[in-house]
Amino acid sequence: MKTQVAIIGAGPSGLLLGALLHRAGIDNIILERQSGEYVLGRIRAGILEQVTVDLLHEAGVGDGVSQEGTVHHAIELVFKNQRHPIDVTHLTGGKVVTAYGQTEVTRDLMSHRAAQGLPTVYEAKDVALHGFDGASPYVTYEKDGQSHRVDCRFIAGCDGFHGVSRASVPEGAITEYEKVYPFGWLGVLADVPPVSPHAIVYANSERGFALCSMRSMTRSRYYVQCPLSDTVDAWSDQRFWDELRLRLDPDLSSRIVTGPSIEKSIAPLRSFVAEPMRFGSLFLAGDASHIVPPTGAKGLNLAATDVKYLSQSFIEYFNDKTDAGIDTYSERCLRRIWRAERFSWWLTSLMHRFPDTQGFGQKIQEAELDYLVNSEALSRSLAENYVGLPLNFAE
Ligand code: FAS
Ligand code: PHB
Repeated sequence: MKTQVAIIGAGPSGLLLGALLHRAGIDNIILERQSGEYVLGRIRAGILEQVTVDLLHEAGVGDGVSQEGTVHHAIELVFKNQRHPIDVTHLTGGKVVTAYGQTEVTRDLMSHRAAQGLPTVYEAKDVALHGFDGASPYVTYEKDGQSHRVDCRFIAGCDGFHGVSRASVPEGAITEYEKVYPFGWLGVLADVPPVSPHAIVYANSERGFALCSMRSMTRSRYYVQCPLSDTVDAWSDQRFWDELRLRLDPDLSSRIVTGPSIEKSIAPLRSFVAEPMRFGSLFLAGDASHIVPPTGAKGLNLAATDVKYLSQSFIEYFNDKTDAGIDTYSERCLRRIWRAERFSWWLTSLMHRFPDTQGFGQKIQEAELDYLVNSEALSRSLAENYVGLPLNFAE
C-alpha cells in the first residue's frame, strides 16, 4: 500500500499524530506491535498540561477530558510531616493542569480513529524500516502470516523507548544521554476516592517518596518509591497501604481510603535523550526519543508537544510545499525537551531518598525543600515548569 506518513506505534504519540494529520488531509497508517487491549492495559500518566488538553481538542477528541478531567490549581509538598500547598494557578497568572489518565486519552484517540475508519494495524509483527535515508522510505511488517509493505514519504517513529525506530538509526548518527535512578516507583490503581482530589501530593519522607494522584473522583493512583530489586509479588495491598500512610503527614494519612488494587506495577526511573530526532525521512517523537522520570508529570506532555511540532512540519511540507518545518523539527523539540529533562531531574532529586546520599547531601535536600516552600521565586519556577512551558517560549 502507499501513504504519505507511516506511523510506528499506537500509543498517545502515534494516535495523536495520526489524528492531527488526518484533520489536515494527510494520509497516514499506524502500525502497532501489540493489541489495542494491551495498549489500553498499560497504566501510565495522569496529569495533562493545558497545551496537551488544547491539542486533544484540536485533534477532535477533547470531549472526554472536558467532561471527565479534573482541573487542578495547586500541588502539595509533604516533608517533615507537614503539608505545603504550592498555588500553581496564582504563581503562573492563571494556568492549570488537568488530571485525566493516559489510558483515557489513548482510548479517546483510538475510538476516534476507528470511527473515522482510518487504517490502524494492531499486532503488526516484525515491523522494519527501509530507505529512510532517501525520499522514498518504506516499512514492512507481518500480519496473520502475510508479509506487507507500506511505501510512504515519511516515517514517524512513535514506538516508545523500546521501539524499532530509534534502533534502526545507524549507530554513528545518533547520540544518547542517559541517567538511571537507583530506585523505582511501585504504582497502585484502586477504585477508591482520591485522598486529595484537587491537588497532586508529592511526599519526601525518611522512608522514601510517595505520590497521591487520581484518575477520577472514584479512582485513585498512588505510588511509593521502592528499591530496584523489589518485585510486585513482594507487595501485598495491605503492605502498600501501610507504607503509603507512613510516608504522608498524619492528617492525610488518616484520610486515605484503601481498597483492592486493580493494577499494581513497578516502573524504573530514567532520564534519557537521543539526539537528533530526525534521520532523513524518519522522525522520532515521544518516548522513542526521550524519557523523563515521572516525578514532574512531563512524559506524556512532552510526547504531545513533539507531535504538535511534527504534525505542523508535515502539514507545511505537504500543504504549503516548504521544508522549513521538517528542517527545524529536531532543534525546536530538543530545546523544550532539555528544559523538561532538567525540571524532572530537579524534582526527582528533591523529592526522593537516594541510597548513597546521607549527611551533607541530605541536609542540602532539606534546605532546598525549606527554601522552596518559603520562596515565591523558587515556587514560581516550580509552578511554571509544572504547568508546562509554552509551545514557543521566549529565550
Ligand atoms: P508509548 O511507549 O506509550 O507507545 C509506544 C507504542 O509503540 C506502544 O504501544 C508500543 O507497543 C508500540 N511499539 C513498540 N515497539 C514497536 C514496534 N517495533 N512496532 C510497532 N509498534 C511498536 N508519564 C507521565 O507524564 N506521568 C507518569 O506517571 C508516567 N508513568 C509512566 C509509567 C511507565 C511504566 C512508563 C513506561 C511510562 C510512564 N510515563 C509517564 C511516560 C509515558 O506516559 C510516556 O511519556 C508516554 O507513554 C509516551 O507515549 P508514546 O511516545 O506514544 O510511547
Ligand atoms: C499519575 O497520576 O500517574 C501521576 C501524577 C503526577 C505525577 C506522576 C504521575 O507527577
